[in-house]
Amino acid sequence: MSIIINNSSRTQQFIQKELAYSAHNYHPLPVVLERGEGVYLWDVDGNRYYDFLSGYSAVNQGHCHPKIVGALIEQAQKLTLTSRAFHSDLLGEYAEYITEYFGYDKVLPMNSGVEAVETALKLARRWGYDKKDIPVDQAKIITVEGNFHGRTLNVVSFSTDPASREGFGPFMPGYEVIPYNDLDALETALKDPYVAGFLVEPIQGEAGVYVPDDGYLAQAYDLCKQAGVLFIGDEIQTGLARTGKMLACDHEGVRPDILILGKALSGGILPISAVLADDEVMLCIKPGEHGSTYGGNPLACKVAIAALEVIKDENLVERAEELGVYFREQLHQLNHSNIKEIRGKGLLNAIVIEHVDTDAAWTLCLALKANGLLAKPTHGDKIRFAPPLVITKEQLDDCIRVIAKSLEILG
Ligand code: IF1
Repeated sequence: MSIIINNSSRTQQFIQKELAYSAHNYHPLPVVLERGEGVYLWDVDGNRYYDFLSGYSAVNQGHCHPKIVGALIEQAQKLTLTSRAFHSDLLGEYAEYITEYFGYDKVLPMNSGVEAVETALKLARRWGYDKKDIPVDQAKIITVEGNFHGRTLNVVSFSTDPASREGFGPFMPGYEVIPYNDLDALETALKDPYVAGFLVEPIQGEAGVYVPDDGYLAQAYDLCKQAGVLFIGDEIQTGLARTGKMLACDHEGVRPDILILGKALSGGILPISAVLADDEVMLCIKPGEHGSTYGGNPLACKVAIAALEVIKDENLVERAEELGVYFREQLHQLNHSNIKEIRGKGLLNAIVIEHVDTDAAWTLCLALKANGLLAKPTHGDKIRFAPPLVITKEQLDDCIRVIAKSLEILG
């Protein structure tokens, strides 16, 4: 384990250029990356790091996976975009593949995660009017505190994070926010006959990998069924093997009425998202009522099929489950006074830092970086640990040594 010092003038030049010309809507760690392969990233000075963020779980399959890159290159030389004004030879193949993979009647392809969330919300509202006879413009969607579903004006309308919302009003009506992990609150909210859907992350990412109580999802689903309300699962971050099941909802045997996928659906190669539902819901949207220029383009179809194949070919579900249990065990064994809490499922984990100053998590991330591991703090005192699922046990052991050594900085 060697100490990396990369405040080189080259690094600083890249950072300065970004600051000069790119909007200041992020506060990244001071590292400038130029290459990735599997679990590793390299900076512009040639230092190698373990990636413990995985592009917020977009890179479950590992950086630049050769099979996915191969699919990209091959298709890029043939046909990339037709628009949905015409058919392509790949949309049907992809739609068949992904609907069979997850067991739904239909897919609606989009690009970014938040677009798929918007799609799911539109779909739920439309279903509410068409199938539940909710009076015009009265449909309601229930969401939960601490949610993160993206950053459009509609989606931040029901965010409870001031940084996401403040100064962006006026907001979209039609949402009710209830506490997360609170079935009584859900039962009460579901009494309103105009509720069309309940939108939820099976594990909250932004809230610092907040895992609800066992049984919450299953009972929430049952309550939705009893009330005739669609259960909308946002598995953009938790899905695709990350938590040790193909979908995090699988931990409780829940099959969302509307399933939202993104991120790792491309293995980090293109923005590809999808909404899955059965015909009774999906066919409520008719030609001309929703879409996107790039949604379902042939390049995305090929890349998504390859990305989904890799998850099965490389047993990423089983790997995430086994290595996740092992990783949390090893963290517990460090028995470090500065780790207040360890939480997560599969390889979606976070530690909560016992801290005196509010910068403790940031300071620790800088130490991790210096020791060759990249992770990002969230909410001041939490650090997410989510490596690509292709990580080996030996690599994970190495990472645990890096974490143990880095914790020393907190005293
Ligand atoms: C950023 C968090 C993660 C998501 C869920 C929809 C989206 C996301 C459950 C939107 C996106 C990302 C985006 C990233 C930070 C981030 C994040 F910390 F903010 F919460 F992953 F944990 N639903 N999550 O997690 O997907 O439109 O971005 O493709 O920089 O904003 P998108």
